[in-house]
Amino acid sequence: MLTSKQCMELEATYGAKNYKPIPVVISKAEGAWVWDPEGKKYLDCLSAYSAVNQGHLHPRIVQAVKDQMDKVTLTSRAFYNDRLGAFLKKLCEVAGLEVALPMNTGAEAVETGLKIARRWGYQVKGVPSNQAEIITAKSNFHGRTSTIIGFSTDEGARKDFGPFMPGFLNIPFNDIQALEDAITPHTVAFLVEPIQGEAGVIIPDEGYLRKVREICSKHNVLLITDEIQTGFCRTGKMFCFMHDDIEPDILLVGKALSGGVFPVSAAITRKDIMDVITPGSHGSTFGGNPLACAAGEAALDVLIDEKLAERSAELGQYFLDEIKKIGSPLFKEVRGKGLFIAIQLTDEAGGARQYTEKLKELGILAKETHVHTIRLAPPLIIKKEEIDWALDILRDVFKA
Ligand code: IF1
Repeated sequence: MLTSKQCMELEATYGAKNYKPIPVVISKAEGAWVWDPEGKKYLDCLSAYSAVNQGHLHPRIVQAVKDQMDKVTLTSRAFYNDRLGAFLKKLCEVAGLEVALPMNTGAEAVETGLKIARRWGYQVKGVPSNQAEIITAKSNFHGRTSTIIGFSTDEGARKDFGPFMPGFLNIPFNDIQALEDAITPHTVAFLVEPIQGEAGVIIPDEGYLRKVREICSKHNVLLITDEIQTGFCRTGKMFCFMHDDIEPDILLVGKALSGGVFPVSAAITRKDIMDVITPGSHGSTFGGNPLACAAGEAALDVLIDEKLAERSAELGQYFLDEIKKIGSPLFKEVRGKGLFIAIQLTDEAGGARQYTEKLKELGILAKETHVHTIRLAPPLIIKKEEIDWALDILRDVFKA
Protein backbone atom coordinates (compact mmCIF):
# COMPACT_ATOMS: atom_id res chain seq x y z
CA MET A 1 0.00 0.00 0.00
CA LEU A 2 1.20 3.51 -0.76
CA THR A 3 1.94 5.96 2.02
CA SER A 4 0.23 9.36 2.16
CA LYS A 5 3.45 10.98 1.02
CA GLN A 6 3.75 8.68 -1.99
CA CYS A 7 0.11 9.31 -2.98
CA MET A 8 0.57 13.07 -2.83
CA GLU A 9 3.82 12.91 -4.82
CA LEU A 10 2.25 10.77 -7.54
CA GLU A 11 -0.65 13.20 -7.90
CA ALA A 12 1.71 16.14 -7.99
CA THR A 13 3.82 14.49 -10.69
CA TYR A 14 1.14 13.07 -12.97
CA GLY A 15 -1.89 15.22 -12.24
CA ALA A 16 -2.94 18.60 -13.57
CA LYS A 17 -2.56 21.29 -10.95
CA ASN A 18 -6.19 22.39 -10.90
CA TYR A 19 -6.51 21.84 -7.14
CA LYS A 20 -4.64 22.73 -3.99
CA PRO A 21 -5.89 20.02 -1.62
CA ILE A 22 -5.52 19.99 2.13
CA PRO A 23 -2.53 17.63 2.59
CA VAL A 24 -4.45 14.55 3.68
CA VAL A 25 -4.99 11.31 1.77
CA ILE A 26 -8.22 9.43 2.30
CA SER A 27 -8.08 5.70 1.76
CA LYS A 28 -11.10 4.46 3.71
CA ALA A 29 -14.37 5.91 4.96
CA GLU A 30 -17.49 5.03 6.92
CA GLY A 31 -20.37 7.25 8.01
CA ALA A 32 -19.01 10.61 9.10
CA TRP A 33 -15.41 9.39 9.37
CA VAL A 34 -12.50 8.89 7.00
CA TRP A 35 -9.03 7.36 7.45
CA ASP A 36 -5.65 7.98 5.86
CA PRO A 37 -3.31 5.14 4.78
CA GLU A 38 -1.41 5.41 8.10
CA GLY A 39 -4.65 4.74 9.98
CA LYS A 40 -5.28 8.25 11.32
CA LYS A 41 -8.99 9.01 11.65
CA TYR A 42 -10.73 12.28 10.70
CA LEU A 43 -14.26 13.63 11.04
CA ASP A 44 -15.46 14.63 7.57
CA CYS A 45 -16.91 18.13 7.79
CA LEU A 46 -17.08 18.67 4.03
CA SER A 47 -19.02 15.60 2.86
CA ALA A 48 -17.46 15.90 -0.60
CA TYR A 49 -19.19 19.28 -0.97
CA SER A 50 -22.50 17.79 0.19
CA ALA A 51 -22.40 14.74 -2.06
CA VAL A 52 -22.27 12.32 0.87
CA ASN A 53 -25.15 13.70 2.91
CA GLN A 54 -26.17 10.11 3.72
CA GLY A 55 -22.70 9.36 5.10
CA HIS A 56 -19.85 7.46 3.48
CA LEU A 57 -20.61 3.92 2.36
CA HIS A 58 -24.19 3.96 3.57
CA PRO A 59 -24.99 0.21 3.82
CA ARG A 60 -28.35 0.51 2.04
CA ILE A 61 -26.89 2.45 -0.88
CA VAL A 62 -23.86 0.17 -1.14
CA GLN A 63 -26.08 -2.93 -1.09
CA ALA A 64 -28.39 -1.52 -3.77
CA VAL A 65 -25.39 -0.81 -6.00
CA LYS A 66 -23.85 -4.24 -5.37
CA ASP A 67 -27.13 -5.97 -6.21
CA GLN A 68 -27.52 -3.96 -9.40
CA MET A 69 -23.90 -4.70 -10.37
CA ASP A 70 -24.84 -8.36 -10.70
CA LYS A 71 -27.65 -7.58 -13.13
CA VAL A 72 -26.92 -4.75 -15.57
CA THR A 73 -24.99 -1.47 -15.25
CA LEU A 74 -25.44 0.36 -18.53
CA THR A 75 -27.93 0.09 -21.34
CA SER A 76 -27.78 3.56 -22.90
CA ARG A 77 -31.06 5.32 -23.62
CA ALA A 78 -31.34 3.60 -26.98
CA PHE A 79 -33.26 1.01 -24.95
CA TYR A 80 -35.41 1.09 -21.85
CA ASN A 81 -34.04 -0.23 -18.58
CA ASP A 82 -36.03 -1.67 -15.70
CA ARG A 83 -34.79 0.86 -13.09
CA LEU A 84 -35.20 4.30 -14.65
CA GLY A 85 -38.96 4.76 -14.41
CA ALA A 86 -39.23 3.91 -10.72
CA PHE A 87 -36.25 6.12 -9.91
CA LEU A 88 -37.67 9.12 -11.78
CA LYS A 89 -41.06 8.62 -10.13
CA LYS A 90 -39.50 8.73 -6.67
CA LEU A 91 -37.37 11.75 -7.58
CA CYS A 92 -40.35 13.70 -8.93
CA GLU A 93 -42.42 12.88 -5.84
CA VAL A 94 -39.66 14.02 -3.52
CA ALA A 95 -39.30 17.26 -5.50
CA GLY A 96 -43.04 17.88 -5.85
CA LEU A 97 -42.62 18.22 -9.62
CA GLU A 98 -43.76 16.16 -12.59
CA VAL A 99 -40.95 15.01 -14.90
CA ALA A 100 -37.19 14.66 -14.74
CA LEU A 101 -34.31 14.39 -17.19
CA PRO A 102 -31.41 12.36 -15.75
CA MET A 103 -27.79 13.35 -16.34
CA ASN A 104 -24.56 12.70 -14.44
CA THR A 105 -22.67 15.70 -13.12
CA GLY A 106 -24.11 18.83 -11.63
CA ALA A 107 -22.80 20.93 -14.49
CA GLU A 108 -24.72 18.73 -16.92
CA ALA A 109 -27.91 19.24 -14.94
CA VAL A 110 -27.32 23.00 -15.16
CA GLU A 111 -26.70 22.80 -18.91
CA THR A 112 -29.90 20.80 -19.22
CA GLY A 113 -31.88 23.42 -17.32
CA LEU A 114 -30.48 26.18 -19.53
CA LYS A 115 -31.33 24.30 -22.71
CA ILE A 116 -34.88 23.58 -21.54
CA ALA A 117 -35.34 27.24 -20.61
CA ARG A 118 -34.10 28.54 -23.96
CA ARG A 119 -36.31 26.16 -25.94
CA TRP A 120 -39.28 27.02 -23.75
CA GLY A 121 -38.52 30.69 -24.38
CA TYR A 122 -38.66 30.30 -28.17
CA GLN A 123 -41.41 27.72 -28.45
CA VAL A 124 -43.76 28.68 -25.63
CA LYS A 125 -43.03 32.24 -24.56
CA GLY A 126 -42.43 33.42 -28.14
CA VAL A 127 -39.02 35.04 -27.76
CA PRO A 128 -37.47 35.78 -31.21
CA SER A 129 -35.00 33.14 -32.36
CA ASN A 130 -31.54 33.21 -30.74
CA GLN A 131 -32.36 36.21 -28.53
CA ALA A 132 -33.15 34.48 -25.23
CA GLU A 133 -31.65 36.06 -22.13
CA ILE A 134 -30.96 34.23 -18.89
CA ILE A 135 -30.32 36.14 -15.70
CA THR A 136 -27.84 34.78 -13.14
CA ALA A 137 -26.54 36.05 -9.80
CA LYS A 138 -23.12 37.50 -9.06
CA SER A 139 -20.80 35.16 -7.05
CA ASN A 140 -22.71 32.16 -8.39
CA PHE A 141 -21.25 28.70 -8.70
CA HIS A 142 -22.96 26.38 -11.19
CA GLY A 143 -20.10 24.27 -12.52
CA ARG A 144 -17.17 24.28 -14.90
CA THR A 145 -18.37 23.95 -18.50
CA SER A 146 -17.42 26.65 -20.97
CA THR A 147 -21.02 27.94 -21.04
CA ILE A 148 -21.38 28.01 -17.26
CA ILE A 149 -18.10 29.79 -16.54
CA GLY A 150 -19.16 32.47 -19.00
CA PHE A 151 -21.62 33.79 -16.42
CA SER A 152 -19.38 33.14 -13.41
CA THR A 153 -17.98 36.23 -11.70
CA ASP A 154 -14.94 34.35 -10.35
CA GLU A 155 -11.92 35.50 -12.37
CA GLY A 156 -10.00 32.36 -11.41
CA ALA A 157 -12.64 30.20 -13.06
CA ARG A 158 -12.87 32.35 -16.24
CA LYS A 159 -9.47 33.77 -17.04
CA ASP A 160 -8.34 33.01 -20.59
CA PHE A 161 -11.17 30.55 -21.23
CA GLY A 162 -13.13 32.95 -23.44
CA PRO A 163 -14.85 33.80 -25.71
CA PHE A 164 -17.97 33.08 -23.73
CA MET A 165 -21.52 32.07 -24.61
CA PRO A 166 -23.77 35.11 -25.15
CA GLY A 167 -27.25 35.47 -23.67
CA PHE A 168 -26.43 35.66 -19.96
CA LEU A 169 -26.26 38.54 -17.53
CA ASN A 170 -25.42 38.91 -13.84
CA ILE A 171 -27.32 40.77 -11.17
CA PRO A 172 -26.45 41.09 -7.47
CA PHE A 173 -27.62 38.16 -5.34
CA ASN A 174 -30.33 38.90 -2.77
CA ASP A 175 -31.53 41.97 -4.68
CA ILE A 176 -35.18 41.83 -5.73
CA GLN A 177 -35.17 45.21 -7.43
CA ALA A 178 -32.17 44.24 -9.55
CA LEU A 179 -34.11 41.22 -10.81
CA GLU A 180 -37.17 43.27 -11.63
CA ASP A 181 -34.98 45.80 -13.47
CA ALA A 182 -33.03 43.19 -15.43
CA ILE A 183 -36.04 41.40 -16.91
CA THR A 184 -36.82 42.22 -20.55
CA PRO A 185 -39.34 40.67 -22.97
CA HIS A 186 -36.51 38.33 -24.02
CA THR A 187 -35.80 37.00 -20.53
CA VAL A 188 -36.54 33.29 -20.33
CA ALA A 189 -35.15 32.36 -16.92
CA PHE A 190 -33.51 33.38 -13.68
CA LEU A 191 -30.95 30.82 -12.50
CA VAL A 192 -30.09 30.99 -8.80
CA GLU A 193 -28.73 29.02 -5.85
CA PRO A 194 -31.13 29.40 -2.88
CA ILE A 195 -28.03 29.72 -0.70
CA GLN A 196 -24.76 30.49 -2.48
CA GLY A 197 -22.41 27.67 -1.50
CA GLU A 198 -19.04 28.37 -3.05
CA ALA A 199 -19.48 32.08 -2.38
CA GLY A 200 -19.27 31.15 1.32
CA VAL A 201 -22.72 29.92 2.39
CA ILE A 202 -24.34 33.25 1.60
CA ILE A 203 -27.90 33.16 2.95
CA PRO A 204 -30.27 35.72 1.39
CA ASP A 205 -32.80 37.74 3.36
CA GLU A 206 -35.87 35.98 4.69
CA GLY A 207 -38.43 35.67 1.90
CA TYR A 208 -36.00 36.44 -0.96
CA LEU A 209 -36.90 33.32 -2.91
CA ARG A 210 -40.62 33.94 -2.38
CA LYS A 211 -40.31 37.40 -3.89
CA VAL A 212 -38.16 36.03 -6.71
CA ARG A 213 -40.93 33.53 -7.39
CA GLU A 214 -43.54 36.31 -7.58
CA ILE A 215 -41.47 38.40 -9.96
CA CYS A 216 -40.70 35.45 -12.22
CA SER A 217 -44.38 34.50 -12.35
CA LYS A 218 -45.43 38.07 -13.06
CA HIS A 219 -43.09 38.34 -16.06
CA ASN A 220 -43.46 34.76 -17.34
CA VAL A 221 -39.82 34.00 -16.56
CA LEU A 222 -38.78 30.51 -15.46
CA LEU A 223 -37.30 30.23 -11.99
CA ILE A 224 -34.44 27.71 -12.09
CA THR A 225 -33.12 26.79 -8.65
CA ASP A 226 -29.72 25.11 -8.50
CA GLU A 227 -29.99 22.83 -5.47
CA ILE A 228 -27.03 20.70 -6.44
CA GLN A 229 -25.39 21.68 -3.16
CA THR A 230 -28.34 22.91 -1.03
CA GLY A 231 -30.59 19.98 -1.91
CA PHE A 232 -31.30 16.63 -0.30
CA CYS A 233 -31.72 17.80 3.29
CA ARG A 234 -28.51 19.82 3.59
CA THR A 235 -30.29 22.97 4.81
CA GLY A 236 -32.88 21.26 7.01
CA LYS A 237 -35.57 20.64 4.39
CA MET A 238 -35.54 18.17 1.50
CA PHE A 239 -34.86 21.20 -0.73
CA CYS A 240 -33.93 24.70 0.31
CA PHE A 241 -36.80 26.22 -1.73
CA MET A 242 -39.18 24.48 0.66
CA HIS A 243 -38.26 26.94 3.43
CA ASP A 244 -40.04 29.58 1.32
CA ASP A 245 -43.01 27.39 0.49
CA ILE A 246 -42.63 27.98 -3.23
CA GLU A 247 -42.19 25.82 -6.32
CA PRO A 248 -39.40 26.42 -8.82
CA ASP A 249 -40.14 25.88 -12.51
CA ILE A 250 -36.95 23.89 -12.97
CA LEU A 251 -35.06 22.23 -10.12
CA LEU A 252 -31.45 21.14 -10.62
CA VAL A 253 -30.08 18.34 -8.46
CA GLY A 254 -26.88 16.29 -8.29
CA LYS A 255 -24.25 15.40 -5.69
CA ALA A 256 -26.15 13.57 -2.89
CA LEU A 257 -28.63 12.11 -5.39
CA SER A 258 -26.34 9.06 -5.42
CA GLY A 259 -25.15 9.36 -1.83
CA GLY A 260 -21.71 10.08 -3.26
CA VAL A 261 -21.25 6.76 -5.04
CA PHE A 262 -20.83 8.28 -8.49
CA PRO A 263 -22.25 11.24 -10.40
CA VAL A 264 -26.04 11.25 -10.72
CA SER A 265 -27.89 14.46 -11.53
CA ALA A 266 -31.16 15.64 -13.00
CA ALA A 267 -33.23 18.59 -14.15
CA ILE A 268 -36.76 18.29 -12.77
CA THR A 269 -39.70 20.35 -13.99
CA ARG A 270 -43.36 20.33 -15.02
CA LYS A 271 -44.73 18.49 -18.06
CA ASP A 272 -45.73 21.69 -19.87
CA ILE A 273 -42.11 22.88 -19.74
CA MET A 274 -40.35 19.56 -20.37
CA ASP A 275 -42.51 19.02 -23.45
CA VAL A 276 -40.08 21.19 -25.43
CA ILE A 277 -37.53 18.39 -25.11
CA THR A 278 -38.14 15.98 -27.99
CA PRO A 279 -36.36 12.80 -29.16
CA GLY A 280 -32.83 13.60 -30.25
CA SER A 281 -32.71 17.06 -28.69
CA HIS A 282 -30.74 16.18 -25.56
CA GLY A 283 -29.22 13.21 -23.77
CA SER A 284 -26.23 11.43 -22.30
CA THR A 285 -24.65 7.97 -22.64
CA PHE A 286 -24.59 7.37 -18.91
CA GLY A 287 -27.57 9.51 -17.86
CA GLY A 288 -30.28 7.36 -16.32
CA ASN A 289 -28.16 4.19 -16.29
CA PRO A 290 -29.53 1.36 -14.14
CA LEU A 291 -26.65 1.49 -11.67
CA ALA A 292 -27.22 5.22 -11.14
CA CYS A 293 -30.94 4.62 -10.72
CA ALA A 294 -30.32 1.91 -8.11
CA ALA A 295 -28.00 4.22 -6.18
CA GLY A 296 -30.40 7.14 -6.58
CA GLU A 297 -33.45 5.29 -5.36
CA ALA A 298 -31.59 4.00 -2.31
CA ALA A 299 -30.10 7.45 -1.65
CA LEU A 300 -33.58 9.02 -1.65
CA ASP A 301 -34.98 6.25 0.56
CA VAL A 302 -32.23 6.87 3.12
CA LEU A 303 -32.94 10.61 3.22
CA ILE A 304 -36.63 9.96 3.85
CA ASP A 305 -36.48 6.91 6.13
CA GLU A 306 -33.72 8.32 8.34
CA LYS A 307 -35.46 11.69 8.52
CA LEU A 308 -32.27 13.45 7.50
CA ALA A 309 -34.04 16.77 6.87
CA GLU A 310 -35.16 16.92 10.50
CA ARG A 311 -31.74 15.77 11.72
CA SER A 312 -30.04 18.43 9.63
CA ALA A 313 -32.35 21.14 10.97
CA GLU A 314 -31.94 20.13 14.64
CA LEU A 315 -28.25 19.26 14.71
CA GLY A 316 -27.45 22.19 12.45
CA GLN A 317 -29.09 24.65 14.83
CA TYR A 318 -27.24 23.08 17.75
CA PHE A 319 -23.87 23.12 15.95
CA LEU A 320 -24.40 26.72 14.81
CA ASP A 321 -25.41 27.95 18.27
CA GLU A 322 -22.46 26.24 19.93
CA ILE A 323 -19.95 27.61 17.39
CA LYS A 324 -21.36 31.10 17.93
CA LYS A 325 -20.92 30.61 21.70
CA ILE A 326 -17.17 30.13 21.20
CA GLY A 327 -17.28 33.86 20.56
CA SER A 328 -13.76 33.96 19.16
CA PRO A 329 -12.30 37.37 18.29
CA LEU A 330 -11.24 35.69 15.04
CA PHE A 331 -14.88 35.25 14.00
CA LYS A 332 -16.41 37.94 11.84
CA GLU A 333 -19.65 36.04 11.32
CA VAL A 334 -20.95 32.54 11.92
CA ARG A 335 -23.95 31.65 9.77
CA GLY A 336 -25.79 28.61 8.53
CA LYS A 337 -28.99 26.79 7.74
CA GLY A 338 -29.26 23.16 8.77
CA LEU A 339 -25.88 21.46 8.66
CA PHE A 340 -24.64 23.98 6.10
CA ILE A 341 -22.49 26.27 8.20
CA ALA A 342 -19.80 28.84 7.52
CA ILE A 343 -17.39 30.57 9.84
CA GLN A 344 -16.23 33.81 8.29
CA LEU A 345 -12.99 34.97 9.87
CA THR A 346 -11.85 38.53 10.36
CA ASP A 347 -9.28 40.01 8.01
CA GLU A 348 -6.81 40.01 10.94
CA ALA A 349 -7.16 36.21 11.30
CA GLY A 350 -4.81 35.95 8.34
CA GLY A 351 -6.68 33.61 5.99
CA ALA A 352 -8.77 30.51 6.61
CA ARG A 353 -6.28 28.05 5.12
CA GLN A 354 -4.01 27.92 8.17
CA TYR A 355 -7.06 27.02 10.28
CA THR A 356 -8.31 24.27 7.97
CA GLU A 357 -4.79 22.83 8.04
CA LYS A 358 -4.70 23.09 11.83
CA LEU A 359 -8.13 21.43 12.06
CA LYS A 360 -6.84 18.62 9.86
CA GLU A 361 -3.93 18.06 12.26
CA LEU A 362 -6.48 17.75 15.06
CA GLY A 363 -8.74 15.37 13.14
CA ILE A 364 -11.36 17.53 11.41
CA LEU A 365 -11.55 17.84 7.65
CA ALA A 366 -13.04 21.12 6.46
CA LYS A 367 -12.26 23.30 3.48
CA GLU A 368 -11.83 27.02 3.24
CA THR A 369 -13.75 28.89 0.58
CA HIS A 370 -12.35 32.13 -0.73
CA VAL A 371 -9.81 33.57 1.64
CA HIS A 372 -11.64 34.03 4.91
CA THR A 373 -14.39 31.45 5.19
CA ILE A 374 -14.43 27.91 6.59
CA ARG A 375 -17.35 25.76 5.52
CA LEU A 376 -18.64 23.05 7.89
CA ALA A 377 -20.99 20.56 6.27
CA PRO A 378 -20.70 17.11 7.84
CA PRO A 379 -22.73 14.12 6.63
CA LEU A 380 -26.28 14.44 7.92
CA ILE A 381 -26.09 11.09 9.71
CA ILE A 382 -23.54 12.64 12.10
CA LYS A 383 -24.32 12.02 15.79
CA LYS A 384 -24.63 14.73 18.42
CA GLU A 385 -21.63 13.21 20.27
CA GLU A 386 -19.56 13.58 17.13
CA ILE A 387 -20.57 17.23 16.84
CA ASP A 388 -19.59 17.70 20.48
CA TRP A 389 -16.21 16.12 19.73
CA ALA A 390 -15.75 18.57 16.85
CA LEU A 391 -16.83 21.48 19.05
CA ASP A 392 -14.09 20.70 21.58
CA ILE A 393 -11.51 20.95 18.81
CA LEU A 394 -13.04 24.13 17.37
CA ARG A 395 -12.91 25.66 20.85
CA ASP A 396 -9.24 24.71 21.21
CA VAL A 397 -8.36 26.21 17.84
CA PHE A 398 -10.38 29.43 18.05
CA LYS A 399 -10.43 30.31 21.77
CA ALA A 400 -6.70 30.97 21.83
C1 IF1 B 1 -15.17 21.46 -7.82
C2 IF1 B 1 -17.27 24.68 -5.23
C3 IF1 B 1 -18.84 23.55 -3.85
C4 IF1 B 1 -22.42 23.45 -7.16
C5 IF1 B 1 -23.63 24.03 -7.57
C6 IF1 B 1 -23.41 23.04 -9.70
C7 IF1 B 1 -22.23 22.43 -9.37
C8 IF1 B 1 -21.72 22.64 -8.07
C9 IF1 B 1 -24.42 24.87 -6.64
C10 IF1 B 1 -21.50 21.59 -10.37
C11 IF1 B 1 -20.44 22.03 -7.71
C12 IF1 B 1 -18.56 21.65 -6.47
C13 IF1 B 1 -17.63 21.56 -7.63
C14 IF1 B 1 -16.35 21.14 -6.99
C15 IF1 B 1 -16.31 21.83 -5.70
C16 IF1 B 1 -17.72 22.10 -5.35
C17 IF1 B 1 -17.97 23.44 -4.82
F1 IF1 B 1 -16.47 25.03 -4.22
F2 IF1 B 1 -16.52 24.58 -6.30
F3 IF1 B 1 -18.17 25.61 -5.43
F4 IF1 B 1 -19.52 22.57 -3.50
F5 IF1 B 1 -19.02 24.65 -3.22
N1 IF1 B 1 -24.07 23.82 -8.83
N2 IF1 B 1 -19.77 22.31 -6.70
O1 IF1 B 1 -21.96 23.67 -5.92
O2 IF1 B 1 -21.55 20.23 -10.04
O3 IF1 B 1 -20.46 19.40 -12.12
O4 IF1 B 1 -19.14 19.49 -10.02
O5 IF1 B 1 -21.00 17.85 -10.25
O6 IF1 B 1 -14.09 21.04 -7.38
O7 IF1 B 1 -15.30 22.10 -8.86
P1 IF1 B 1 -20.47 19.20 -10.66
